[in-house]
Amino acid sequence: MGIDTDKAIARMKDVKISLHCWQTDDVGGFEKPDSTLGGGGIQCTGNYPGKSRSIAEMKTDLEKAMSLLPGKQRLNLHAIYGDFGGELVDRDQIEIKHFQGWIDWAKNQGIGLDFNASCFSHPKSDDGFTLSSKNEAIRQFWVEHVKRCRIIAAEMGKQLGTPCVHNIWIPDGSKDMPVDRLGHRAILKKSLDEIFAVPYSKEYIKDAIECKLFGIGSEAMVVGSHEFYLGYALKNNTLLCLDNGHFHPTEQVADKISSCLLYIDELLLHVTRGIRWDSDHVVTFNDEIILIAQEVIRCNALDRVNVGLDFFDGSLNRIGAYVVGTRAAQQAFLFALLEPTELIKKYEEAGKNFERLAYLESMKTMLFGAVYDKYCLDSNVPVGVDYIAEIQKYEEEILLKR
Ligand code: RNT
Ligand code: ZN
Repeated sequence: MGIDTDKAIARMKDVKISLHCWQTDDVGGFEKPDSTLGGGGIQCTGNYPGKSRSIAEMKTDLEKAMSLLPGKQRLNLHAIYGDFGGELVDRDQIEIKHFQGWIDWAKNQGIGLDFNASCFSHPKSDDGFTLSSKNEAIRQFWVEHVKRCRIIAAEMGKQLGTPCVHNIWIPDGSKDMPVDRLGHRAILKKSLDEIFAVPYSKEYIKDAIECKLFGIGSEAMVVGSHEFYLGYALKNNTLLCLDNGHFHPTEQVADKISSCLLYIDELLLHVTRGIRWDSDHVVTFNDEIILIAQEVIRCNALDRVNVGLDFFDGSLNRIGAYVVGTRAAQQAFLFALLEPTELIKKYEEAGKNFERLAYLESMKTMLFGAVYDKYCLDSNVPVGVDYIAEIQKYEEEILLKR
């Protein structure tokens, strides 16, 4: 079919997946008092032993995960993961100094950082509204938090020489039918305007906003809906974050990519796997993720699409979860890079739809696994199932001793 597998492997250097730090500790964070997930429209279930309890443990876990992955990754931090030195530092007080240790570590690892404001797991998010709150003191508290997060993100990008994607996701919404949807959305718009009023160089920070259809406790309305953020991103020139767990289960996020890319400079993808709802299961090499990767590659948009993982499962070895999930996402991109797109397009344009289907089907049974194995081999990381034993060893020696 004229596919150069070495070239496809070489192109994988442009697929930099941002590892979400929150799979190591079930979105707990290192604040005092403990900011265990709650009141935020997201859930983590499972109680597998070995969750990371400190920045040091988290770094060890991430280093282990990255040592089992081909290529280079990035790290995606949430604001609750700062180094607060055992002190109570509220969200409207966080500073660069709380993240300098992470920046130094990332520099050492030769990787970039991404960042997220944490507008959940906090007494001031308990009633379900943060940036769209009608309580002005609460709204201002969260505006201040996100403003500080952007300062920190820009500094991360500056020090590391690679722009930091700063993503805003808020849980705001309502369990039952509100009568003032417009009111909350107007407040969210106002808060975002205040947050983005401070300009930073795109070389340091890329601002993204993430929509959602519904969450636990926000079934009847999510303030930051798809239409809300799509409109905001278009008008204000921000990135749009598409999380494939955040739409109706039969809706294809892949199909949104080409449309968005016609109007928006860059996208952020939150790659996850929903089962019946936004359950944030470990990513697997499934049809949904393959179609997403194919769309990015077919649009020739690797340089305009930032890829981050977003799953959290506490019911299995968490390092294993990283490796399986990241490899699955990588596999989707490599699979897409191996497609004879131009050839298939010719059949498509000639109205030869049987031939198109036959090529797409035959791709699935080709020796794709061998190409991914070669990518692992070239990168000097375990091939095939060999990483399982490494993770079992790590579990025995490190995780079970926590
Ligand atoms: C929640 C969003 C959001 C979070 C992380 C922790 O539904 O997907 O991205 O999962 O920020
Ligand atoms: Zn997400």
